Amino acid sequence: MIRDRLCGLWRGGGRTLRLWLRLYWPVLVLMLLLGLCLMLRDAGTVTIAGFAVLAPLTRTIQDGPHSGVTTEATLEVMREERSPKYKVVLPGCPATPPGLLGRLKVVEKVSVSDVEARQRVVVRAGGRWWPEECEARWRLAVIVPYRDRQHQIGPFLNHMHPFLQRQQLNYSIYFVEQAGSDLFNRARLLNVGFLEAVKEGPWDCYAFHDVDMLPENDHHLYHCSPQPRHLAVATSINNYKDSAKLPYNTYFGGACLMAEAHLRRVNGWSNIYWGWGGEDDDMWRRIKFTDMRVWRYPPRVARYTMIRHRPQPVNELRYRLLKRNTGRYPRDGLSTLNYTVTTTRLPLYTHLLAHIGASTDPTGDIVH
Ligand code: NGS
Repeated sequence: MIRDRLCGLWRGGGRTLRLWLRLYWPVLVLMLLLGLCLMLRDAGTVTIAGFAVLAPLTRTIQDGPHSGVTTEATLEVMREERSPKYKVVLPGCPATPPGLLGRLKVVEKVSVSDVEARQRVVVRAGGRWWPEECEARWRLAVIVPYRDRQHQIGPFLNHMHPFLQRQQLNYSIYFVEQAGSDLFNRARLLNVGFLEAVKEGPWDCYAFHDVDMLPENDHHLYHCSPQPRHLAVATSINNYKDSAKLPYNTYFGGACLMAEAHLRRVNGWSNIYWGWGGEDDDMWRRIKFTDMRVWRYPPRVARYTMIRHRPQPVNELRYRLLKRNTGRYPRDGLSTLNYTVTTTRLPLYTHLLAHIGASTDPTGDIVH
């Protein structure tokens, strides 16, 4: 009886269904295919132009415009356009990079073109590099203030590129050159370098690094720290004495490392130190005054060769400027810096030619 009923239904309603199927079967087939594609994609396969190809994904794209369409070609584009928007998830790099060498030899004479011949294949234009095999733990902008030290650029790049690469950092090197012939203002150049690098970030931290300071041990990791870190603890110029044990233990010169938050908290470096000396001591005081602490690694790893050079004209006003610097810092630093800059991407570094204004006697402007 039930069979008769069903047959009746099929004969009556069946006509409409058959008609419907005849007209719309392509839509049904398409929907089935689409469902299949979605299932395969979620199961970790690669989809190319809507067709599922059974191949396991080695990398997963989390977001960005390429999400969902994961082809090798897309991955190539993403490697090129790498930014937080186009995130490729790799295994994180190990806390201790595996390829460290320990004690290093410093080569004091090498030309930029020699370094280019070696590093050009691996370093991207503007001095940009990141590890391919793992996700770097830290993104680091290296800011190098300089002028008239062309001969020191080769040794610096020759030493620092492999050093930072062995540490598996995602980094870029910026040289900030002071335009004109006024007294050198290291701190202004550091501010300029920071503000320009920020635009190309994000960076987790910033190494403010003299061109003549070369680390002698790659176990001295340029990883970010929760507090500002003084890097050049034991230098050849001071016979490798621990800065913390020098009578003058507030030494913050040569090279240091700070996060963006650290630098903003102290309003960057002071703009008013023209000539050699004092600007690093000023930064030390800003750090203390804003309740931060300077960290240092032990002198056995935090060792630096300082390449010798002609001394610069000294800033005769530096002690006067230092005397009352703490009350002044909110009105002297990143917030009050005026500059213009010309940017050139060179094979191994980004060159910033900075016009930072003329030196004036700053003591009249000191707000007590
Ligand atoms: C101090 C300077 C610092 C300088 C440090 C180390 O005397 O700027 O020497 O110099 N402070 C003042 O002059 C107030 S170094 O050993 O690198 O030649 O960084």
